[in-house]
Amino acid sequence: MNILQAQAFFDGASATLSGAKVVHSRKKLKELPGVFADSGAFARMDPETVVYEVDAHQEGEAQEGGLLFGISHVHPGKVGDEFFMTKGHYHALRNRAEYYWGLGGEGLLLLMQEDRSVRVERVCPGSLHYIPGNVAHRLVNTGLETLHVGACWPSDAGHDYQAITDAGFPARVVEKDGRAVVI
Ligand code: PAN
Ligand code: ZN
Repeated sequence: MNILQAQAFFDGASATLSGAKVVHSRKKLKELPGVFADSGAFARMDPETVVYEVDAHQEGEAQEGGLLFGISHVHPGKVGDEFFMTKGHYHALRNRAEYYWGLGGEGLLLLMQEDRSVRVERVCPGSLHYIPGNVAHRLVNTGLETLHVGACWPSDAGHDYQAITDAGFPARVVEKDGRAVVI
C-alpha cells in the first residue's frame, strides 16, 4: 500500500501552515471601517496597512461534521490608542463551537454572549481557549510582535459579521500608561 504525504504542514516554530489546500487571506485597514473607535486616527493611517492574515486548511466542501484548521496572524499596531484586532464574528450556525490556542505573541480574546456580556481571556503561547456556540469572538494583539493563534472549527459554521458591524463589542482594548486595558 502506498504511504501518502500529509495534505498540509504546520510549522510550530514559525506558526505557518502550508499545503495545496491552504488558503491565505489578508484583512487591510480599508476593509475595517467602523471597527476601531477613533475614526480620525483611522482616516490618517495608510488604508493598505495589513491588520491580520489567516491561513486555513480546507479539506473538501463545508458540511455537517467537517472541520477546518487555521492560523490567524494579527499584526502589532494601534488605531489611536486601540490595539489591532480581528473583525470578530458569531458563527452563522450559532451553536457551532471552536478551539483557539496561542502559538506566539501576546493578546486577548474577547468572548461575547448574545446578551452582550463579555469575558476576556489572555492569549499567550500554549494557552487554550474553548469558544462555545452562540459566543462571538475577537482577537486583539496587545504586544509588539505578531500574535499567532491556531483555530479549529466546524466547516459548516460560517461567519456572521453583521451583528458585530451593527453593535460592535461592548469592550475595547486600549493602551493606557503603556499597558493594555479593557474599557
Ligand atoms: C478564525 C477567524 C480569524 C479572523 O479563523 O475567522 O481569526 O477573524 P474574523 O473572521 O473575525 O475576521 C475563526 O474564528 N473562524 O471561525
Ligand atoms: Zn470563529
